[in-house]
Order: sequence, then C-alpha cells, then structure tokens
Amino acid sequence: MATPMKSMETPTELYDDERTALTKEAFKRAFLDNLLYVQGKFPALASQNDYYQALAYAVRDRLLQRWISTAAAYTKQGSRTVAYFSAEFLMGPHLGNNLINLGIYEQVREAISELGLDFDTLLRQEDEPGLGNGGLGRLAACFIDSMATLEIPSLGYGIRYEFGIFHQEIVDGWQTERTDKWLRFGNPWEILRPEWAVEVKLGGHTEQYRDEQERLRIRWVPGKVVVGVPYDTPILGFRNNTANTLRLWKAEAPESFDFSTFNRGDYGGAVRQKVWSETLSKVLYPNDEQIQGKTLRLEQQYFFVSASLQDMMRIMRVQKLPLERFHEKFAVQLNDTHPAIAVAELMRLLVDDHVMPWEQAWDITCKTFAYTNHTLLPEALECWPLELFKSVLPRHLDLIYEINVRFLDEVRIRFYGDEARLARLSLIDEHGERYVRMAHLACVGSHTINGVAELHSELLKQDVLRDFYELWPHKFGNKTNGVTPRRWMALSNPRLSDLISEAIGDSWLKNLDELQKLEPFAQDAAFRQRWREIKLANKVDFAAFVKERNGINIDPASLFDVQVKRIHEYKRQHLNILHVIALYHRLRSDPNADFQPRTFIFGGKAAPAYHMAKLIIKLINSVADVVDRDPAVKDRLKVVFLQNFNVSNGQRVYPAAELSEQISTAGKEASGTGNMKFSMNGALTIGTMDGANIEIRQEVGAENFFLFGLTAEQVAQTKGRGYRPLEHMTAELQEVISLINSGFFSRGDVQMFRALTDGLLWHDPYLVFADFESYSECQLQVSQAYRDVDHWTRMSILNSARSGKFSSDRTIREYCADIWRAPSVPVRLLSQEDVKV
Ligand code: NBG
Repeated sequence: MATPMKSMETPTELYDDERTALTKEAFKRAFLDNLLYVQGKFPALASQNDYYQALAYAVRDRLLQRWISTAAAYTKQGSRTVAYFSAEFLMGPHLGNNLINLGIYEQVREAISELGLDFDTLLRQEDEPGLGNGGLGRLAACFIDSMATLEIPSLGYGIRYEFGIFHQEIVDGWQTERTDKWLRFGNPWEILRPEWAVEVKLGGHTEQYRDEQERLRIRWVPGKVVVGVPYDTPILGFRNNTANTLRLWKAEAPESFDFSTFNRGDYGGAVRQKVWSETLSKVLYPNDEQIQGKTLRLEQQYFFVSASLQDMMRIMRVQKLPLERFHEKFAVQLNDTHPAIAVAELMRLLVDDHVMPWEQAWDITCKTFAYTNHTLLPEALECWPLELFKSVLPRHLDLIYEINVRFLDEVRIRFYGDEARLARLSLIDEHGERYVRMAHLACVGSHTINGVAELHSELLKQDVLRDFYELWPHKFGNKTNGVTPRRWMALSNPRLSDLISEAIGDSWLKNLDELQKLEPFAQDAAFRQRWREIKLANKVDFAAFVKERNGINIDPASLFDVQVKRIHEYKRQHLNILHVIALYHRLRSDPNADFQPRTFIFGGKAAPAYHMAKLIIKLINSVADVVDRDPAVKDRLKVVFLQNFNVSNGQRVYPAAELSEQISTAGKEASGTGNMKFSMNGALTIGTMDGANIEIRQEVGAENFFLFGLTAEQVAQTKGRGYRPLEHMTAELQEVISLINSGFFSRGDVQMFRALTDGLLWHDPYLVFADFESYSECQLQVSQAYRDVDHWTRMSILNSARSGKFSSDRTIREYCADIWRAPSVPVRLLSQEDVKV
C-alpha cells in the first residue's frame, strides 16, 4: 500500500518532552515502552495486536495535549456548543485517521518499519467500532470530523454498544451473522470518566406530592434505575489544534450487587438486576429503515438521551450558567427520531426537577432542538404503542399529552373546524391501536426541520410532513449530506490524493471546492495517463484483496462496477443482478458477441430478519458461483460478493471503483452518501434521479453521468395508475426470470428464488421491471463509453474535480449558519507551563 499524503506531512508543535516528542527516536522509545508497560510484553512474545495497541497508545499520548487545550479554550470562552444526538456513530478505525489529522502519518510509518514491523499489518489489527447500521451512522461520524476541522465546539452523544453491527459471513451463499466483539482486546481510543456517571430512571409510576413550599409537584417513582457511565473518545480536527469529544454511554447497575437481596439469600435475584442493567447498552439493533418496536430499543433511546441532557446540565453548573440559558449554551441536533424523546425529557428535567414554569421550559426546549429526517419509508417512522411507552416512560407520556393538548389548541385556531387535520397532526395516532408518533414529537419540539438532499426535503414537505409544513413553513429547510474527504480521500486513496496535491497544492483537503482547479488537467494527456495508472494500481490492490478474501481472480483490466450499501429492495440490488443475468444470457446465446469485460462487485448487510434481502444476497452469490465456473464467459464476466462490507472495506473499494451503482427507485433514497465517496474518487455514476444523485449530476454535468429510469414524479404516477409489472415484461427479462425459476442458479431447486421472482411478477413495489429496460440500455452506453479510454478518463477527472459540494465541511457550515448559530473557537495549544500541577 502507498502511504497517504506524503506532501501533507507538516507536523505542528506538540509537547516536546521525552515522552511525547515527535522525533522518530522519541516515538520509537514511546512505542517500545508501551509494549512493555501497557501491554506487558516484550518483542519475542508480542502479537501483532500487542504492537497495534502499543502504537495506538503512543499516538493517543500525542493527541491528549490537543484535547486538554481544547477543553481549556471552550471552558474559558463559555462558547456555544453543538450536541449531536445520535443512536449511531459508525466511526471506522481511528488509528490511520488520527495520524492523517495529526500530520504524522509518514513519520510514524517510517518509525515502525525501522523497528522491523509492517505498518499496514498493524493498522489492520484495529477492530473498527461499527456502532451504526449504514448511512445515518456514518453521516454522524463525518459530521463530528467536520465540526472538529471547522473548530466548532461540539459533543457527539450516543451509546457505547458492547456489540456493534454484526459481522457478516457468507456460508453457502447465505448471510450468517456473528456478534461483533470489537472490545475484546480493549479500546485504546476511549477514556472512561466514572466521575461523570449519571442515574437514569425507567418504568414505575408517577405520583403527586407537595414540596416544602407547599407546591404541588409530580414525582416519578421508577421501577428500576440504571447508571450511565461516559466513555470519551477524542475527535481530532484536520491540521488544527481542536480535539472535540465523542461521549458514549455504557449502562451499568447502580451497585454491583443488590446487597439486601443478596443477604436474603437471593443471589440470583441480585445478579439479575446487574445483568439487566448492562443489557441496555449491550447491542446495536441491526435494522436500518425498519423500526423494531421493542421495549429495549425505547429504553436504549431514553437512556442515552437522559444521560446526555443531564451531562449538559452538569456542564452548565460547572460553567456557572443558569438553566434559563440552556438554549444559548447548547444547540441539540436530533439525528432522526431515535433521540426524539429528548423533547419530553428536557421538559421533565426543567419542569419537574428544576421547578420551571411550563411556558418558559417549553420556550427553552423549542429553541434548543432541531430535527433531521433521514427517510421517507413509512416502515421506518417510529411509533410506540401507548401501553409499551407508558410502561417504560410513564411520566413522559403525561408530558407528551400536555404538549399535545397545547399544540392542538394552536392548530384548532389556525385551521378552524378541520378535525381531520387535528387527527393527522396529533402526537398520538388514534386509528386502532394507539401510538406515540416520534416524528411529530420531534417536529413540535424543534425550531428547524431538515431533509438530507434537495429532493428529499421537497418530498418531506409534500408528503410525510406535509401538515407540519403547512403549519410552520418557516421551520423547513434542506441540508444536503456530505462526507469527509480526509477519510474518504486522503486516508483511503493516497495515490490519487498525492497526484491531486502535486497538481493543485494541498489546501483542497480543507476546502474541497478547490478541486475545481483540476478541471484544466482533464485536457492534459500526461495527467490523464497518471490518473489512469493510479486507478489501475488501486484496482490491482483491490483484486489482491478479493483473491485473499473470496479466493477468486478478478481482472484489473475489466470495468469495476460496484454496488456497496445496505441490502434493501428499495436500493434494488436485484435490478443489478437481473441485469447481470441478462448479460450472462447474451454471452451464452452469442459467444462471439462484442463484450466489454466487467467485474460486478456487490457488498452490504441485510437486516437479520429481512428475508427478501437475504434471498437477494443468496441470488447474487449463486450467480457469482455459476459465472465463475462457466468457462464460456471466463475473462468477460465476473461477480463478486464482498463479505462484511464496513468502513474498512469501504476504504478499499471506493478508490478502485470505476462505475458507481446508485439505482434506487426514485423518491426512496433520502440522499445516499456512498454516491459521493465514489464520485470524489473518480468513479462515474449510473443512477436514477434520486436523493443526492440529482445534485451530483447537476455538479458534474449531465454528460458525465449515466442517467436512467423513472423520476419520482413518474414513479408516483405509475403507482397511481395501478402498476402492473407484467406490462413491462420484455423478451430478455422473460429469459432472465425463467432461468432463475428453472433452478439454473440453485442446483435444480426451482423453489429457492420463487419468493423473489413471484414478488417481482405480481407486486414489484419498487418498480424493478418498469426500469429494467432503461437500465439495460444505459449499461450499454456505459460499456461503449468505457472503450474510449481518454474520454472516460476525462469524465472521471471531472467527477472528482466537481465534487467539492459533497464535503461534509460544506454541510456543517450550512448547519452552523442556518440552524445552530455556533461560531468557531480556534484552539491555542497549551504549553507545559500552562498545565503544571
Ligand atoms: C439514511 C438514508 C440515506 C441517507 C442517510 C444519511 C436511514 C434511516 N436513512 O439515503 O437512507 O444518506 O440516512 O442521511 O438510515
């Protein structure tokens, strides 16, 4: 592997003492010290993981000074702080990224190899913290990276799941899940802060009482109490002195034993309480875009939200700020509705615990929160059955009723006599079984509501949140997603990053719009040649990785066509694989056909209970298997399913991709962020008019984008007319379906894929058939375009050059300006003198 960003090595001053100096000698010394004093090993006994840990601790020591300096600067300034509330943070490995941001990647690599160790092997030892499902969790990670880079005081608040997203293994073509034991060897990047632990109540009931001043108050008598213990991870800015904090909560029992129960001889009962408490932060729910109405999930959400709000109140106390100024001190962003219970919890803390008048508390609450919606899929909108909700959060249900009564009073006056509208807007769904609607709670309690791409934000206003839009149009806006170019270019694609820096200087990593300066280079034949060589080198690396993982050979000269993302019907991996089968059929029917060799690469996890998604994985693997064994298509067609797609594997695949598949049914993908990573790294997109694809196409130019399929409007019309998939059946599609149903890909088992093919023939809710022909044709254009090597390279360079908009720095600037009103606070490094005890 090449090393990231040779040109970027400009280590800024750090502590220049013997322990943390940046000289290679000091670093080696620290590394070997850690091996002995932290890991308790010496070289003859040390494993690669011991070396990784020793290295990670040496790096951590070198970033703590920034962390302390940042804390000091923020405390002194009393600055406004963004609190990003998210049930998921899909961080990916820390080591490489921290080295990039500190500007010491190359130096450390050299130090390690001078000690006779393989640096890349050590990097690979890190078990990535996979505390998220997909786009939503990874967005949170990109956002906190950008906030640190832009020097915005911020805290990420979430859950320290003991088990993150499951590890996917393919067995006989089927997905199987293994628990993700990412903490097994310890986590050198986090620091436990037991002194800031807080108690969180759950269950029980409420009662009225009079306090000493004879005021009537409400007391929540909980059924159980857990302790939230914070674990802090520093989040470095890129080449500045900022180190913000990601604070994740672990659930523990209040006492390690319930001694009264124990003394009665009920050892089992005593332990049960402890075990139950720890269950709370045990595991991430592995569903994206599908709610699971489980009590434990609601408890998790409330647990981290309550712990975080209490923590923020502690910070106010430390800084001697009155609670009346909570909204001035903190801007809270709700990452989807998962933390929406925060609206009711802040009200409870202010009204019940701090005896604040309702109106004032409500004013503070509404000025504190803003809500981001991430999906239009109805099955993902969180609703809690009333009884379940009451059993976990009895006090909050009362508060929600009160919020609702006051809210509906307002609506009644605005929309005189419109009873249907009242029912639609109510925080409580009263059709049949009653539910608490979390999106409604988020909308009512937030000053701003945003979607994550232009189209998505429009559809929110027209569709899912239409009534709220009609009520409060001023609350609505758009914030198109972005991704961090530090991880997704500098770290993962060092060759390309070095070439870019050589051509236009290296400030593009802080200001991605500067990539525009690459445009003239698209006309430069020598530059194009180097651009191609780099893509080829990345493909060769990736082919070696596939060989090691899947045991198959793929040809780096073939077109690398990639679809990596969660497996979901709306994302239409089945559209892709049906097209692959069509190509296979063409090749078998006409062996001498003129054919552009292609390697189709798939990757992604299916929610464990999502049978159709798992069947799609099985079909992809079955096709891969047949194609691989068939000499008739050898060297022309290959299909690869990459196991366990995660951040680390993403870092390998984006740089090697040439075609990016963004083929969701229009109107279904809120934004997409993988689409941006591909484009930055010079892949061309084949895609529908959906999510951020539309904006990517607008930026890179229609002539540098392969568009196909129905628009969101046409999708709606088609469905409105009563869609019948069979009307879109073509001769080729017929062959494809017959081949699957004949058992050709399932060793004669004609039943295996029936659920899939029948689903398409008779329902096809995501309009695979309606778009199939348009997709096939567009793929032909791709193949033709690929043959014009120079033209393709020009398009590739322009994709990268015009991807500046899709930096998460741009997104965060917009959030800061329009929603958070949080100014930046540059950090000055403290000297040793400043921190002397
Ligand atoms: C996802 C959307 C993506 C979007 C990410 C980040 C959920 C609920 N939503 O299109 O499907 O890019 O959020 O905004 O995971």
